[in-house]
Amino acid sequence: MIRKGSFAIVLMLLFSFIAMPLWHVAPAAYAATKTVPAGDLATLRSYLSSAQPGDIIEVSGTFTVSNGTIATSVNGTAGNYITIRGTGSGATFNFTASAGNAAFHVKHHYYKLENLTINSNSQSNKGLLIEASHGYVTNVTVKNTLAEGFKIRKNAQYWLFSDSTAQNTGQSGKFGEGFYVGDADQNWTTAPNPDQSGYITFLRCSAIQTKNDGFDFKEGTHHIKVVSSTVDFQNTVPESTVGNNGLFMRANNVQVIDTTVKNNAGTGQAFRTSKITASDGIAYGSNLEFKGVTGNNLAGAMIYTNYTSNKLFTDYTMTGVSGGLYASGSNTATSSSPSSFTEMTWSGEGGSVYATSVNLVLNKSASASTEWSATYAAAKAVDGSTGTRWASASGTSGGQWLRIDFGSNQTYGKVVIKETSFPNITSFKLQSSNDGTTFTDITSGTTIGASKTITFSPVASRYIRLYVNSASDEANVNEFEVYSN
Ligand SMILES: [Ca+2]
Ligand SMILES: [Ca+2]
Repeated sequence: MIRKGSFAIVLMLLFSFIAMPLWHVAPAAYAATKTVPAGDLATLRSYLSSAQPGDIIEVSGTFTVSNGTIATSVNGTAGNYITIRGTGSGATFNFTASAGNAAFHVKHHYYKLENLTINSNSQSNKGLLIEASHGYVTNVTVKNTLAEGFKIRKNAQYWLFSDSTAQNTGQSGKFGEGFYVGDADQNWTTAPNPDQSGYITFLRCSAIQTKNDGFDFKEGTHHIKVVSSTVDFQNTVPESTVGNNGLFMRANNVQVIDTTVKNNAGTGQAFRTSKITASDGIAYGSNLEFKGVTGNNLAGAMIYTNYTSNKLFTDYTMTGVSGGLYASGSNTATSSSPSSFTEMTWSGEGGSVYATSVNLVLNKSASASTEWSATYAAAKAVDGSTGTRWASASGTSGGQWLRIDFGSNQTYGKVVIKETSFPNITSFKLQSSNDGTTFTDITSGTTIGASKTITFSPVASRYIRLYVNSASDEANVNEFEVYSN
């Protein structure tokens, strides 16, 4: 006999079995941090093939790779990149047998690669091949490739490469740029359409002793920035028939900012631009700008251009450039004042890196309520070194101030104060002024310490002032920095 209560339980269980599929539609998948045992390539490949958006795959040690390319197989999403992160002192991929076209191949969207060394050992043409969009490559070194080090193509867009290095690329002896965007038109993987890779930023990247150009941006590619980067041929002679320049550009909309090309014993130029009509009948190579660029120890010239509308800002530096400013046969670029420069920005990865990294008060005119001595003058708070500081006069505390004159109206939304030596300030205000006399409060705070970052709604003014309401002893500011945002 089934008692009434038991019957109810049976009914409930039955209902559960019927209803279950309704709420167990699909197995839930969760992003996770997955740690690959040091050097365990099989586990890394398994984590890559089963990755979920948002996964962080941690790698460390040396991976000996004797069985081909390491490749992605899953897309991340806009809010959930898939990260491959070297931990500790980073991870090295050491190739010991042929990996064919590429050692490491990112062919899916939304990836972050961090703290990795890809040593091709002449076992692959390319080092890191990227044929997808949206990502960050941070502190990645590619070396000893047969051809290009970093290759970004197939309409790959929105990538920020920072603190990354291409070294000894081009071991085949001819091809082998450090950083290469797109393809020459006869090689477009997107043919008959141009390879429109773009919105790509290289920040603090280095090309070292490349056999071909340090950077090469091909016809059809566009919106590329090279910021605070370096090409160093280390006094070698790069291959001369297919490219021996620091940067070779046939893209549209390129900005080269605060970037140095040095130690080229060959005859290539530091910066070569070439406006050409590609196989699709369209001319590429327009709107290139050079701001704060440096050539140092070059057998060739600083610039070659065949298009006079490209811009050279006058804050360039040449030291030991045998070929002079313009190569033989070159046109001249349009000469422009540095103050008229505006960073090309976009929404997305690397869209704004230069303006936000410029300290607007570095070496600007500073004054203070009092100074301890000339050694501790107001200017020492904006000289870029935490080894020097402004100190107020002996016996002072509250009521002291530090004022900086931007020299012209500036818009800013971030201040960093470094009170490294003597963190005495206990209450302060940031203030703005257009005449240097009448100040308006921006924001306030209490203690500062070794480094305090203060952000606020952007303010435009000619002067900024740190006003010390109270301090336990003299005011000491090692560095005072102001940024756009
Ligand atoms: Ca080249
Ligand atoms: Ca200082």
